[in-house]
Amino acid sequence: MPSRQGDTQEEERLRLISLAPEVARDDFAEDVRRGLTAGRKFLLPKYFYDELGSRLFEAICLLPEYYLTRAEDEIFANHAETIAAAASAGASRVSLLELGSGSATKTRRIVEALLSRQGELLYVPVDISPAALEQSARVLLQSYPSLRVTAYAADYAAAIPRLRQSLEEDARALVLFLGSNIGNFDPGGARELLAALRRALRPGDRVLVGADLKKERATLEAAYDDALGVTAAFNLNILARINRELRADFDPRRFRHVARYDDRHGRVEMHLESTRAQTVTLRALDLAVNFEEGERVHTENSYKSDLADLLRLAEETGYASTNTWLDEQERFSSNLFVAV
Ligand code: AVI
Repeated sequence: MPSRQGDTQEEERLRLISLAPEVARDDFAEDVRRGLTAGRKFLLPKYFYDELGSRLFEAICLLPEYYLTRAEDEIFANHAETIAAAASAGASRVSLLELGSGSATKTRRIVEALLSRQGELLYVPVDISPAALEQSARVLLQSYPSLRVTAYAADYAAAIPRLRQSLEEDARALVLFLGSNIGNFDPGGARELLAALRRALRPGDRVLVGADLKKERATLEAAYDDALGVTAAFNLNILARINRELRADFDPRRFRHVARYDDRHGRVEMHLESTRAQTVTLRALDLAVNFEEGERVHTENSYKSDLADLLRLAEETGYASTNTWLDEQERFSSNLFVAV
């Protein structure tokens, strides 16, 4: 049967690598304890992405208010061939890596542009959600018979030092860091991440960074507080995850989603606000946490860029900037950096 033969071939072209899931579980427990016992409570945004959280994020990307995904896709629709040419200049072959690949929908345009130049391609996606990673890898393998995939289920910090092992000797690396994922790091964290990535790369390797640009408050706040409440569900789902994995008794109906643009820091902040005084118990941590009415748990920052600041950051962390592409409305930027 053709489909079974197809399955076998796909299996041979796929390597799935999961980095230390037991460590990840302990990290989650310790990070939640640290966040909920802090003077100003917080939870780390990487924990949004359980299976439901990843699906809710996919839904966010389809929302009319969340312009980021469409703007980046517009850039790729118009410039994928030019991006692939700039990334390949002077190299006989390129391997494609991606940090935070998710469903890898936008990546397809870059995959296709590279495949049309070089005929075959190694793709190395890294994502914290094993389910999203495996599903997107399989869909890509079905679509592109000359693609091979080595997929890492890991957070960036764990995956970056190992990426070097996956780089092919005779191929240049192009690393995609799309969708404004860099915006979820504070400036120090973004600097560390770009520097760590630079250490894993060789001179001449390329990084394509998608960065959302500063703009008026109303547009930014709507993007993070949509009319259908999908972003609210995405934010509240972290409480459901804590209930499930740490045997807690959060009632998500007793918290409300808050998203505000802080123009001093140039970032949209997301919070969960307690709608009443309440105590929540986390049995796996042997911990009871009190919330006052109106008290907030800070769950995410999404920094918005100034192109000049971003290019300076790239230069300070070991890259030269080559090209920047914008969507027609100049809301979003794709920036190609070369490791020097
Ligand atoms: C994944 N990341 C770039 C998204 C962002 O825009 O900061 C996550 C997100 N949070 C709320 N909506 C989308």
